[in-house]
Amino acid sequence: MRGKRFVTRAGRPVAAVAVLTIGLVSPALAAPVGQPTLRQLGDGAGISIGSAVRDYAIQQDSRYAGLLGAQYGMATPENEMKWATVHPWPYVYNYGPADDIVSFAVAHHMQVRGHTLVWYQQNPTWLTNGAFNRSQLIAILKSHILNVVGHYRGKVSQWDVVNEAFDDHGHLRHDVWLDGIGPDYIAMAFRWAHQADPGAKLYYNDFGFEEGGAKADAIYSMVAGLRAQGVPIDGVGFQMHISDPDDFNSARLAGEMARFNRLGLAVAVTEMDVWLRPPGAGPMLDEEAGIFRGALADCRSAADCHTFVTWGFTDRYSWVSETSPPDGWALPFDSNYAPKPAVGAIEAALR
Ligand code: 9MR
Repeated sequence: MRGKRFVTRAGRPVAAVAVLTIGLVSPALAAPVGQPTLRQLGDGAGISIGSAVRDYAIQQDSRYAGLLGAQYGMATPENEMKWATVHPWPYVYNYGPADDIVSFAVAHHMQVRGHTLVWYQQNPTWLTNGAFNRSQLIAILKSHILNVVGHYRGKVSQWDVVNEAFDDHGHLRHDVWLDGIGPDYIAMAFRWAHQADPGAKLYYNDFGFEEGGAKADAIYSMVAGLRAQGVPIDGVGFQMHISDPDDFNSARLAGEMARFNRLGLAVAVTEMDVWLRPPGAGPMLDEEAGIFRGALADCRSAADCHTFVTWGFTDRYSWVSETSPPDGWALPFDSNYAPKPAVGAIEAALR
């Protein structure tokens, strides 16, 4: 997507660093005494409530770390486990930034969603420009997956094994994997991930199919085929980047979740955000809250949906405002860590 130019070689978005010192108001670091946290409400409802997480924000912003550790039960490294960061050179693995997040999660008894092993973006140039032949690429992919999943064996409860393999028309994207290996790269990736950590739940993750259509049908056929071949896939992740609030349709989302569940696969909401236009205030915040509530209610009603992750939790650090201004205000807490109406809506959906 559009964020690539904002990322340094270390995979750290530079746009957000400048705002770290803004804001002096004390945040609501946890729920008021006597009130349950989002995480506790989620536990009661059987749903892990999670957020995408940035290592530099945990390290540099104590308000960020405090709210995250108090309110959330699951963490997805936003960029730190992607190839460009974790495997920057052919024989070099750079686990430091992702290890920081996993350590934070372990210390706060949070689960970790690993993101992601195979994608068409955020790949190092040694890989994309390497002119490798098919057997070389298969060996490279296998060794990457065994190495990364093995490194986090027992610590990552769910992996996004393959991310965004389809375009908006439901065709497999031409990238280093499809062009170099062929469509079998998907089954291979799931098998190696399972080999490296048989206890982790393995997901296919994508955006823009929550309302059905050609892309949803293509994903459905693909995962049904994987199941039929005995490939170890456990679930399908609905990213849920809602770039236009008018587009959200709860009934259609419920229908899509149900048909994937009928295949025997779990579903999860993995990257939700709801984009607002300026001024991002007033009734717009209530509409946003209603969309978070609707999606979470659909997850709760589904036969097998136990994971609900937003793509960040504070508007202070969000790819939406960084890469698609003037859109923004996409997350449950505002840029000063005060809860927006979305927080109450998430609580209501979990009660
Ligand atoms: O939020 C991520 C942003 O910081 C990166 O610059 C961007 C690189 O393309 O990736 C963003 O996360 C994406 C995720 O990994 C996959 N689904 C879409 C997310 C938003 O682009």
